[in-house]
Amino acid sequence: MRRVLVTGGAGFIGANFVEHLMAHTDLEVTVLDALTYAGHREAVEGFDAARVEFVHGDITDAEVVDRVVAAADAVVHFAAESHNDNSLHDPRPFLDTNVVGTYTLIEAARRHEVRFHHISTDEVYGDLELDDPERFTERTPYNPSSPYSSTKAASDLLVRAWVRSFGLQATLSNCSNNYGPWQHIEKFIPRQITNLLDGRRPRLYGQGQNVRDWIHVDDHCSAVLAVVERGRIGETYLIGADGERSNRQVVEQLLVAVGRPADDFDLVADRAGHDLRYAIDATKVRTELGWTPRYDFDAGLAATVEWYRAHEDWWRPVKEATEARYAASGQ
Ligand code: NAD
Ligand code: TDX
Repeated sequence: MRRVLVTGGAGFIGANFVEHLMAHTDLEVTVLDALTYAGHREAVEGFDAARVEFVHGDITDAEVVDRVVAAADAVVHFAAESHNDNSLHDPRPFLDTNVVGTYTLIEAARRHEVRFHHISTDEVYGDLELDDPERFTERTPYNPSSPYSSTKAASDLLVRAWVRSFGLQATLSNCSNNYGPWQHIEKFIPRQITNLLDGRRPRLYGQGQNVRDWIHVDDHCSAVLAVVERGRIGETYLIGADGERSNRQVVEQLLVAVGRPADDFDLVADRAGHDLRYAIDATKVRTELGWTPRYDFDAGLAATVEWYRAHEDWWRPVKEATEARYAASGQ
């Protein structure tokens, strides 16, 4: 394996994955990204130009997809519409990118017999009760709740079908909630960090009791690389770092970190269909591939606050408009 095609490489996790490949492998990378509102050219600038090529294109465009897949030894497919709240307002782009885009990529990977890794989410499994002792495993039945998660579930099923019907050389991974550098400020943790840096109050949906299973983005990236290098074809690997926290706990921790009272937040309108709890049992990726996460949540969160403090010129231009969209929904 010499050249990897990273779709969505200008987005949050994709950009961190490109950085991870630069630091930990000798691989060459082609990034294919449409630079939607969530894509940032600057996130993949500054790398060795001999190793990173950027192609501005859409994964639903069969012509450009065929060309870049043919030139790659492996595809790692991150590109997606990724925000649940957006999917509640306008589901159509989620169908186009997540379903038709994935279909377009796996058809090209099949034609050119290129190794394919599909990035997905724990949200395909629906949600858990707060006191459920079970966590999601690779055997949990699919039960997605939102337009976003149902399109991700659809894309997973397409990849699995292409493995079985056409012998596509594919693996899949479903990860829990990521945090870290380059995450769009529409998402929970960077929204609250930038609210605090702005002197605004954090905003919790509902009562703030919903639980997410947080993992630092670089730990997600190291797990994906392990699956790409050593995963068994046709297999799914769940990725998580035992990071369960309620949203309220996370907000209280952020408030204390910046020296504000722990109850200095607002409770706002809940998300429609809001999943209560996600939790990953990552035994398979840990035991079969020997992967372990490196980040402790408290240290990772503190470093993330500092990253947003240092990158105000990156997020500042979109803060007002992001908050105005939330305000229109009472959030
Ligand atoms: P993101 O929204 O930050 O980035 C998505 C990237 O894909 C952007 O650069 C965007 O420009 C690009 N893109 C969107 N539509 C495209 C299209 N039609 N053609 C080409 N490029 C397109 O997303 P993210 O949070 O980095 O998520 C990456 C992947 O990881 C997604 O597949 C998501 O479902 C999955 N995932 C995310 C999380 C999380 O916590 N963020 C957790 C588990 C899985
Ligand atoms: O302002 C907020 N207040 C709030 O309480 C926002 C933006 C969110 N929330 C809540 C909703 C969720 O319970 O915080 C939690 C996390 O919200 P998001 O950041 O929107 O993430 P989530 O919906 O859990 O989905 C994320 O993890 C799985 C990613 O966006 C997905 O791409 C990934 O698949």
